[in-house]
Amino acid sequence: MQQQTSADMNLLWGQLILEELARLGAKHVCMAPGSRSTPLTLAAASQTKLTRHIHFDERGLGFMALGLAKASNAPVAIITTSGTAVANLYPAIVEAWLTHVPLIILSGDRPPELIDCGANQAIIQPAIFAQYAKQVNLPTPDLGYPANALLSTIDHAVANQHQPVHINCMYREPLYPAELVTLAHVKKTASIITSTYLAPLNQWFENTKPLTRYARLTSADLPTTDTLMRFVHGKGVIVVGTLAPEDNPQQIVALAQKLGWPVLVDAQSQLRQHPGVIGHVDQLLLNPKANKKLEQAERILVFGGRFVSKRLTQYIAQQTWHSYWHVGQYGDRLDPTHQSKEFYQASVQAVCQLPWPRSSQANWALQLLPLNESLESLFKQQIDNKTFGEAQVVRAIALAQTDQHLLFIGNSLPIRLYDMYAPIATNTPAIYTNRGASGIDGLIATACGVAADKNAPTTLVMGDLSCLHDLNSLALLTQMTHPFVLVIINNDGGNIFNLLPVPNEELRNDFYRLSHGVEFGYGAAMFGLAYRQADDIESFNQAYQEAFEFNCASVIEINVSHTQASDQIAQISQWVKQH
Ligand code: TPP
Repeated sequence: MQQQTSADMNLLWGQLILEELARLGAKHVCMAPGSRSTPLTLAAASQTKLTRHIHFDERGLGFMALGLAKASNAPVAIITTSGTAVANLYPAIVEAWLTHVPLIILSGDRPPELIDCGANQAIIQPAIFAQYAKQVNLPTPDLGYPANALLSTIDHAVANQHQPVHINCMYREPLYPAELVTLAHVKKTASIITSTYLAPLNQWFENTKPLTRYARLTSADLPTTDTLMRFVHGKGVIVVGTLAPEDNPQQIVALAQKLGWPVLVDAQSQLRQHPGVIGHVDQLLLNPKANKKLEQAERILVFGGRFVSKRLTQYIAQQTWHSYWHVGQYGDRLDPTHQSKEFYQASVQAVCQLPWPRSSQANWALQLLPLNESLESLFKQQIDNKTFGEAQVVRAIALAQTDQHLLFIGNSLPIRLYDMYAPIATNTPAIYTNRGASGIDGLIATACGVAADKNAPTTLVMGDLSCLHDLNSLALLTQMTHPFVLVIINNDGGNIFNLLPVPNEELRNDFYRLSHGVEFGYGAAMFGLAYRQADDIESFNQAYQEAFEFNCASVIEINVSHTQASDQIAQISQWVKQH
């Protein structure tokens, strides 16, 4: 039984891949015989949208695919088995790369445990085409890897590609299902695969579009007034993820006012402190009243991605969206939840300048603003007016900024505290982060780079482990010719791990937090940097203000207990949930 499920899963993945390629415009599939590619071969045999072409020689098959793609002006799929079969496609792939022809190579491969151990017909297939093809490596089909993730991987691999794409498909035996059924039939059969696994694809099955449609917003391809009208016809939210100061994200607030929809923002949106947006969305999502409202949203317009808030990501994942538009400058895939959507590769400006009509449901969520403001009052009481702590310092820093200032926010707790509790303010700084890979390395050096280019007063706020990681970059601080304030929040280790379910305190300290007992005064002195310690918010504010009076870098260290931030986060969450 288990065995057969594996063959069915293999086939299902093959069918999903080919169906999606057809929806992306492919008209032909070229196939050479072999056993390891059986899930793909049988998928090709059981579908009706792609014309099949069969040949025993992969070299010739590759060139034939090249001709089909040139003539049809669309991607062409090629299915081969593992081993030298794949290598035989090389000459055609090189030609396709040089002439911008989108060949989609689907190579059957053995699972990882059969690679490089003498198993038959197993070679190293990933990256075999070097720069001549974009590479995608799929895992073996598995119920743990969502079907919508598989589809969005195909969409993204093929999107805007006028070049070959190599999708390496590993399959574990058994490869041959008991019977050959179509994808439509699989959908109808009540098995574990269909009922739970395919449920997120209900919408996808109902229509003929790929899960994610990528478009470049060029003048030839602008959404029509009708399309915009349809999109805004309902209750919608605008969500703003990471944007650069140069994107001028203020335009989005003006757009939102025009539409009458609320704007939910991330720490890196440049809008987090803006009074006209829902900055406290991470915390509001804990609140029953706000949730009840937000659950009514059925349309979503997202700018950028990489949200700090897990709750915001989960909210987007759990809602059923009637329409989902995503705008990104570079066309990269910024949706770990793999929702069905239209993706527009465009600048913020290009989208904001479209002739947007007012929504038929304008102002449907006006109540969110007072709720956002009531959280601000709560943070004043529970953070600003309470004992000295991490969130208090982060809020004090944020409040002291003007729009001439640069604020670089370190990873781990600092960026999360800013995301959760940054104050509402009229003046907001330009925000910089390193959240591509969210490393705790190189933060001082990166902030020095930003400051050296902008030549503006800069603050870097970071944790103690992050600071130790990049300590030798204090040398770069000595080169600053304008105010640069390094605020080290020293909670004696990596306290983000207090928020994670490590089994016990001993393990937490010895393997995660790494309490070290180090203070940074001698480090600053070693590089000749002015250094102050602050034990309460008044002395912090004073030291911080004074630091801006000098055209050089200085260090302020605050020392807090290792449970202060995590205890406070838990307390505030409880309060927000109950009100
Ligand atoms: N190594 C790198 C280069 N980057 C990482 N993100 C990690 C490890 C994993 N990591 C994430 S947060 C963290 C670690 C080790 C602890 C950071 O501690 P600290 O800078 O003191 O900040 P705190 O958690 O106390 O706010």
